[in-house]
Amino acid sequence: MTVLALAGGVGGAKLANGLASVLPEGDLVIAVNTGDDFVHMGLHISPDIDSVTYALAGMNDSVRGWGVKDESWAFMEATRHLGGEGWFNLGDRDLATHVLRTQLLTKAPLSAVTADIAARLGIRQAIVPMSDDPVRSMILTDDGEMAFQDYFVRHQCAPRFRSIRFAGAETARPSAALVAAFEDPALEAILICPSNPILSIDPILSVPGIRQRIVDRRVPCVALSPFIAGQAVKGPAAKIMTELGLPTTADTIARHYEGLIDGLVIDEADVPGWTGEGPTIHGADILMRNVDQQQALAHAILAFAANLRS
Ligand code: FO1
Repeated sequence: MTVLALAGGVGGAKLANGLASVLPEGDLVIAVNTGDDFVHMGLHISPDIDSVTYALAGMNDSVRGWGVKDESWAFMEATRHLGGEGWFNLGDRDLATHVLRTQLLTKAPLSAVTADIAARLGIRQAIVPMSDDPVRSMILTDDGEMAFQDYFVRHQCAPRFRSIRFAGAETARPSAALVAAFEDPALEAILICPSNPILSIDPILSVPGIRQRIVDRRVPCVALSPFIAGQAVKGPAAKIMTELGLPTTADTIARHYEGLIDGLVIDEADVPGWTGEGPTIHGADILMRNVDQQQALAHAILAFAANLRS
């Protein structure tokens, strides 16, 4: 069977890792947001691809949420000493990935490069970019429009969020591996990871053809709420929803994914407050504190999807 998971950011990497540890390695395709990608110091940085890759390779820094564990920062110290750009931290081990990716991208598209790096790290699941064409999330805030990493890192998500646009999406094509996953006769479920719906999932849905393929799905699509009792587990999802005047509830998630999902997994604490319209819900302990809980939640979401299929 094939399970297709849409992922971005820290929450996406955690569930992807849980799914990778409970599914046979050939059964999981993880489609990753590349709207956060940018060229920095001459290097092509793909943060969400790296979060998923490092998580599946068991080398991610789970405290920081991004980059490599047991990291050293000699490159950044030397960069600052030279008066270089110090706002975006590239650890010494992480740097090796960006240098290799940049080298490989001179000869191959991002899909092939992502698969090559995953294979070098012993990963057998399919990690696929949403597109091999450049799509760049641009954030419109009260302080003007800014590139994603300027908003997220340089300004730490402080400016008031107004809207997001995906530069390049209109001419981007879904990656071949992602199209193949949608068309795979063995496809049994589509999962939307508990990533930021606006910053991490909407870029994937902005690539022409992806949203429509989910609308036309023949299998259940199940999302996992990124909120627990009105708070985001990590990152600016709650702040952004509040700035948009939306309640930070499972209902907001259900509305955001209207027409795309058959099921929504929410925290047990949020089940009593569920309004009852829209997707079928399933209550679970959705805070993934460790790998065991990532696996337990992966089992729960897969069982829920199987239930919806029958
Ligand atoms: N996030 C930060 O808050 N500060 C950083 O200095 C930073 C550096 C960084 C380097 C490589 C990488 O893959 C991710 C990095 N991130 C950093 C996180 C990144 O901005 C986010 O992971 C995604 O873009 C949003 O999920």
